[in-house]
Amino acid sequence: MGFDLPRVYPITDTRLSELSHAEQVLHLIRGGATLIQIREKDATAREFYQQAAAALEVAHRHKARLIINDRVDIALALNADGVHLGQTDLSVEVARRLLGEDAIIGFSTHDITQATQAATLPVNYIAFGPIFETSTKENPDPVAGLIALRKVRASIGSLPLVAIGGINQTNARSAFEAGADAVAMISKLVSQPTKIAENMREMQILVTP
Ligand code: TZP
Ligand code: MG
Repeated sequence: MGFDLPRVYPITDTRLSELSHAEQVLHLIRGGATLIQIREKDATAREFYQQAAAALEVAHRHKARLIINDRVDIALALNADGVHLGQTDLSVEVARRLLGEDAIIGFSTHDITQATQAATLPVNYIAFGPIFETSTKENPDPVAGLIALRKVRASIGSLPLVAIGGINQTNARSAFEAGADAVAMISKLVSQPTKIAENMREMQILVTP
């Protein structure tokens, strides 16, 4: 279940940005993104389907891959590149059965037990966090920190590991040093609508070894 993860993994957010998912995706691609997740916590399924269809069209036109947060049904309906699941979403096994072997399936974990358990599932990557304080997620799990991230790295073998939660230009390096393969970022990339491409480009340069 190998998967080539880019070092910066942006996630769109229509609460933080006045731009649509498709517009955010376009700016992120202009800044160099090749894998983008769209995350929507307000829209109805019907609305999110339409927004995701538009975002997928933009992504594929530019040869970028698009992952749908939470919604296996929408990923399946649109033939998106994959889905990102949380602990209370449809299970990884069910998502894999529905989406097939080629889909990218990511799974959020918030402590070492969850991460170790996730490593036994048919996932392409594990996300772990929040690493730092975040105000983007409603009711976030407790801050897990870099020491826990390092322990997760040691306990999941070579499975791709994404650090998430409060990642910024200054602390991203420490997440890589603790063993992350990628950093997922929302607010520091998309909350300034006119600076999305610039922020993305700056992050890419900062984290390129
Ligand atoms: N899961 C854990 S923290 C988080 C999610 C979705 C939010 C990350 O957003 P930000 O703005 O990069 O802290
Ligand atoms: Mg979720």
